[in-house]
Amino acid sequence: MALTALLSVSDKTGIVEFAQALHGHGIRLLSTGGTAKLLAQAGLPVTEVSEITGFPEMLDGRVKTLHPRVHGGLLARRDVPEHMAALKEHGIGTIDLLIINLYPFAQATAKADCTFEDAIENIDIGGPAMLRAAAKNWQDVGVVIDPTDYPQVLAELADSKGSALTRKTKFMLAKKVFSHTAAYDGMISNYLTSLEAGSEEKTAEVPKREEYPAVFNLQLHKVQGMRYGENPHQSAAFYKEAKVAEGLLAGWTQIQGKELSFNNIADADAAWECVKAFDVPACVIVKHANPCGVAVGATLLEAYEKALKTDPTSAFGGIIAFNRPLDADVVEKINANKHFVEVAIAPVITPAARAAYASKVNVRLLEVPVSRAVNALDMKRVGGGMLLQSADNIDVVGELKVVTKLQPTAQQMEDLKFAWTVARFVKSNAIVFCKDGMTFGVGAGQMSRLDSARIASIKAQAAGLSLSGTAVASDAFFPFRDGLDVVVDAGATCVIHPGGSMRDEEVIAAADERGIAMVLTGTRHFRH
Ligand code: 93A
Repeated sequence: MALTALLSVSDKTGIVEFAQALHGHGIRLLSTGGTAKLLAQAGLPVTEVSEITGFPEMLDGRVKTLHPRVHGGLLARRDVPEHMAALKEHGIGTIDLLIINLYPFAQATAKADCTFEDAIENIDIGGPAMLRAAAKNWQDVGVVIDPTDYPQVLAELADSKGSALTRKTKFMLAKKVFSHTAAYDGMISNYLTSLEAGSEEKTAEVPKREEYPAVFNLQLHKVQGMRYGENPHQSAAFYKEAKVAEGLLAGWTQIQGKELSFNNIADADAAWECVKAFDVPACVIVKHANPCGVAVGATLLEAYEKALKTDPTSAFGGIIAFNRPLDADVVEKINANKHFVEVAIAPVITPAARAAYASKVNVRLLEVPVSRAVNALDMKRVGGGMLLQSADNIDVVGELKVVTKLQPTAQQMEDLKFAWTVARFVKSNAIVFCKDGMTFGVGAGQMSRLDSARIASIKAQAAGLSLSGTAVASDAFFPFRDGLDVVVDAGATCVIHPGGSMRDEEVIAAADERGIAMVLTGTRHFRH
């Protein structure tokens, strides 16, 4: 017997093509007002839900599908004779496929001028009710909430000549539904709780929100469980945002290698975020979430060779990221250096580069398209809750200010800007020595800025690099002149930092006394 599909979508992208394919498999189409109109315009035979319920859509569309003829058709168990007898008695037909997307609550409330009334009207009632009904009855109803599942659904319908989806697919689809409706209700609840008391009384006005970044758009889907977390005794899972706009998980493909571990993903993210910050060919090597080598060059090969020089010891077993297509020349160099990396990431990995890596079966190769969009949110778990902030994706707010008698040369200014960009991706306290588009020493994650400065210069020495004539970036101001003295003693001739300390004058005077150039950014980049 021919199947019946009910289609009811707010975002109508791709729905006509999907419905055409369903029709092609002999599936009967039922639909709600707006969706039905569109399908009819495309010449498809479609029955409006109001025809089968015998009720018009009413109350401004608030009641369209909330009816036993819809919910009976979705919820009846096909294997329970009493259920089927009840349908027959009441003249209710089964609904075997449900294709829905809900009122766009997230998009509506993300708009700056969204009034309270707009928000409330964007709460979908009938859609989630049908979704839950269909997902509860998943063995008998295929329920599609995610348009990326359209191709799989159509392929299975083609295989079965329009008669059925596999049990496995139906279960997968049902699981998606409950995470979707949970996230949808979560958004509504977040939105309402974010309103200041009393703002709902002035319904026509744009409600005042407490000032914190919008979590309303945040929906997470589990990608997979992981073997373990940061350490083997910790359990872990890997989630991704339902709508990934930007970042490591936007369109990534693993080309080869073992399953990515918890630490792999965290470090890959750190490397990727850093390498993306450069417009010219760049290479970033990360170990334990900190860059241990960053460089730019005329080619990726040059960038790689420079980045490796910073700290070859730490680079071993690290994560390496490139912001340009990775070709065989670089991979051959990595191999010739016997430089083992856990993960290599690039926007494109050419067939020749893949071939060059093919024998290193343990290296995980990731292709991730670069995009200019930025991650909006950053979060951190704290005991019993979560801290949420907008991401630190601004390099400098406003102008750079030279505060010393000595002006940096054009070359020094380049080095300072490079160092400053790197410092944003180094855990605080961060001190970064750079020259000629390459890191010379990275001091990360110390409780005192002074120690970070000392460590950066010790590491440069260990790598056989001279710090003479280097540029230094400090992620936050120098509270005293001592940190500045350490970097100048090590060889730095110019320094960039946010400024803003009570003792700025003293620190600037020290810079003048030591004969170096100092630039203030006015922007701080703590990273914890
Ligand atoms: O207003 S509702 O909560 N009441 C309903 O009975 C109902 N049934 C479907 N919203 C309802 N829908 C939603 O309408 C669907 O979830 C879908 O988002 C939208 C499609 O409406 P149309 O086909 O008229 O554009």
